[in-house]
This record gives sequence, C-alpha cells and structure tokens, in this order.
Amino acid sequence: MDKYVFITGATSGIGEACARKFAQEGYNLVVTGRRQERLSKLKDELTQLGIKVVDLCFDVRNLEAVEAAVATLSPDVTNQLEILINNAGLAVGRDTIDQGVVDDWERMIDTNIKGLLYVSKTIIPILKQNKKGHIFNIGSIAGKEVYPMGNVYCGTKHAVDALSKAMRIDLVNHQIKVTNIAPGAVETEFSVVRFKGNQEMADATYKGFDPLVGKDIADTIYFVASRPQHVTINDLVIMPTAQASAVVFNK
Ligand code: NDP
Ligand code: 8X3
Repeated sequence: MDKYVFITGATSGIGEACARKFAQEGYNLVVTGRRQERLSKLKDELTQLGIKVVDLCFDVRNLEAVEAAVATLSPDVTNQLEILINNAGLAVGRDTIDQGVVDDWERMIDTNIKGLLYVSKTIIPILKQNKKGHIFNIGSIAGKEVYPMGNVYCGTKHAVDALSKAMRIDLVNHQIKVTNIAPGAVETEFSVVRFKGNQEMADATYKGFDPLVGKDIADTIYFVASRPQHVTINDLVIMPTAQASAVVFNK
C-alpha cells in the first residue's frame, strides 16, 4: 500500500498507538511531535515493518513551523496522503476558573484549538488536491460535558467538537470525511502533563478501575478509517466500561 497517514503527537499515548496500528496495517506514516529523539526511535522501529516513515519535529502552536515542516514533504508523500489524525493536545492544571493559571490556559488554547487549526489549514489543501481524505480530530468527553475544574480544557475540547462539525460541512464537496473521536479516560502521559509531572496524582486518576489504553483508541480509529468510501462515522464517544460520564466511575 502507498497511502500515508499524518499523525500529530505521535511521540506518546494515543498518537503513538495510532502510528503502530496504521504501520501494522501497511500504511506509510508521517509522525510528528516536539521530541525528536522519540520520533527517531519510533521511525527506526516501524520502518522494520517494511513501511515508509517520515518524521517531522515541530510545535503545532507555531504556524510557520507547521508550514515549513509540511513543505519538506516530497510529492511521493503528499500525493498519497489520505488521513490526518489531529491528536496533539493536552490539559494543563485542574483549578477553578478564578484560580486558573493564565499560562496554562494559553498552552491549552494554543495547542488544542489553534494548533489543530494550523495543521488542518496546512494539510487540507493536500487532501483536496488528492480529491479524497479523512480527518480525525481527537476531541474528548470533555468536549461533550463540562466537569468541575475542567473549565478551559473542556472549552478547548468543545471547540474541537464544533470544528469537527464545521470541517465536515465545509469539506463535504471534496470527499473528505471528518470524524470526531471523544474518549473518556485513557491511561497515557496525559495526566502526568495535566498535573505538571506529579506522577502520584497522575496514577490516582486511573486507580480502582480499568482505563482505556492508547491501543483501544487506535484500533477504533483504524476501524473507522477502513469503512468503505461511501460510509462515514462522524462522531464517537469511547469510554472505559467502568466510566459512565466525565465524572461517574465504578471504582
Ligand atoms: P500524551 O501526553 O500521552 O500525548 C500527547 C501528544 O501530544 C504527545 O505526543 C505530545 O508530543 C503532543 N503534543 C503536545 N503538545 C504539542 C505541541 N505543542 N506540538 C506538537 N505536539 C504536541 O496524551 P494523550 O495521548 O492522552 O493525548 C492525545 C490527545 O488525546 C490529546 O488531544 C488529548 O487531549 C486527547 N484525549 C486524551 C484523553 C486521555 O484520557 N488520555 C481522553 C480524551 C482525549 P511532544 O510532547 O513530543 O510534542
Ligand atoms: C481527557 C479526559 O475526562 O480528563 O480528555 O477530560 S478528561
């Protein structure tokens, strides 16, 4: 197979699991993130499967860096680019709205909303030229519900939910599918980042129940991506069986 999938945030968690899943299924990859060492390691490992892997190290918050990185892709890659997985994102902090740290808010807004927009704006012309494509936006249960001290993170993921709907409308005439994926609790580096390196608090998030892992989301995304061309799955909420809403768990 010659098809390429472009994954943001492939250095960890859900994005890394997507890279592994699509590689196993024979897709070529463009893997991206800010940690070059991890990208190089992943590239070395997945190339062994006989697929092609391009690694691009950039920060999605920097439009010029996004554009410069994508401009380095050869036509061999862009002409076969079919899938974009807008996965890079993060929560930082868990405070009431009045106690929130403005720098945390800006990191979340700049990454989860503006970064997703910058990457989409850069990749969509390639998909349009190829006359076909599939964009996966990794939203969250936090884009469907709001929970205590989730304020700005929930706001960014509600924005992703709205942007998925908007993209679907604006791209329907170009055979570009848009799927919003809204996971509940997935054990990745997400909570370590949210709690600013406090491993104990991160571990407590997943204690007492069986959380999802990155592979669960990657398998689902692959299932959605492998439906026939005339079928689109628009929106999926995926939870651990022990989770009933953003805050209700069987622990
Ligand atoms: P991880 O922290 O494990 O992975 C996050 C990825 O995003 C990393 O690869 C990181 O790469 C990348 N990233 C973060 N900021 C930037 C940036 N500025 N520029 C480029 N890449 C960036 O978390 P998850 O895998 O859990 O998170 C993936 C997505 O899933 C996020 O959008 C998150 O909001 C969403 N999500 C997660 C859930 C969970 O419970 N884990 C549930 C619902 C949604 P690097 O640091 O190398 O740049
Ligand atoms: C991550 C899941 O519930 O912490 O998006 O918001 S949650």
